[in-house]
Amino acid sequence: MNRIVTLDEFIIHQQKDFAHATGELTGLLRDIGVASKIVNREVNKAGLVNILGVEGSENSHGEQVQKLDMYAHDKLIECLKNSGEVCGVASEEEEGFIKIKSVGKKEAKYVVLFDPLDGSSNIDVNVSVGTIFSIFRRKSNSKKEVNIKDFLQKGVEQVASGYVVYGTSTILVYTTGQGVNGFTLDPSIGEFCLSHRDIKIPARGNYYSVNQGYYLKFDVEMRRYIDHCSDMNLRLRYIGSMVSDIHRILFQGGIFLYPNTRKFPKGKLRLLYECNPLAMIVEEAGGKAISAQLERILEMEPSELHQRCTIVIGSPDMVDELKEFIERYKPVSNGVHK
Ligand code: AHM
Ligand code: MG
Repeated sequence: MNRIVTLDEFIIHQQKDFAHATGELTGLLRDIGVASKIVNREVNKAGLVNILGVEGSENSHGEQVQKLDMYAHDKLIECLKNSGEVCGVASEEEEGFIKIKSVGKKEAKYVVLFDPLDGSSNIDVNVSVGTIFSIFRRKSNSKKEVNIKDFLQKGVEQVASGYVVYGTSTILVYTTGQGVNGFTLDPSIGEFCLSHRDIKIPARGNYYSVNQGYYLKFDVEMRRYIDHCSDMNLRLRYIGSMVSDIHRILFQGGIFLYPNTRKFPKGKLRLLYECNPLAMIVEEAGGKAISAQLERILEMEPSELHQRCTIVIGSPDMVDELKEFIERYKPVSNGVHK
């Protein structure tokens, strides 16, 4: 029988493959692992809200009950402060970035951006949610305070990214640019154990994932592609929790779309908290991620922390096919189709 490999062991082992690795990123990834175990415990209790108290009330221990996404936000920050490797964080739950005090004389080199609980509107009905994270090396001098430019970096600059899905089981998937690996939480020992080594996305799949309720609000080229998926008898799956939809596509193949709509002309999802980290994972697994305007997600220049973008992500052949639909059916500026 194969011996179990825990997340900590795996991270340390991977670090040994880099001649100049100093262990800083290792410590940081371990902190994220710890935070997600704490969040997982709380997400699992979400159904007990009537027993434990609703948001804003006091629970039986006299503590204020927090909304789960804010709880996840706080726990991630608390854990990331631990190792002293992080000089700043930015979260989908907070307007600006947060500076983190150095630990002793350590010069923290990394900034972390995260969506603490993606798809949180699903919690009340017991549907999977997730945490998404993105790690960059700071650009500014490590003796000075972190600044906004440290966060507004292109996705190609990410040194690591990953996500955790709190689903039927809890699984953490991450990459440092050396393959994508998945770790399932074994609740009996409280450890993430290597369960999916070197994940590769299938070139095609049988699934497409889009909020088809917005069909009439999409541009014509997107509608044509969605019609094509339906003609091909592809299966529509849309959880409303991007991280869970992408997780399925990563393993089984398929395509996820969140294009511009009339309500969200620039798209709804956030470049820095959702699209960049998931694009790095998917590309690293052999997939593709572009915007509906055909830019590679990882090359997009961010100008603000909460910048939104459109996204088309998943199996490489399917993303290429959608690109052809966009090129073929996108109206030219005078409104006439090419
Ligand atoms: P959130 O980060 O506030 O939870 O919003 C992001 C979520 C994604 O997980 C999901 O794909 C999308 O919003 C669903 O949006 P819609 O209901 O418009 O389809
Ligand atoms: Mg989100």
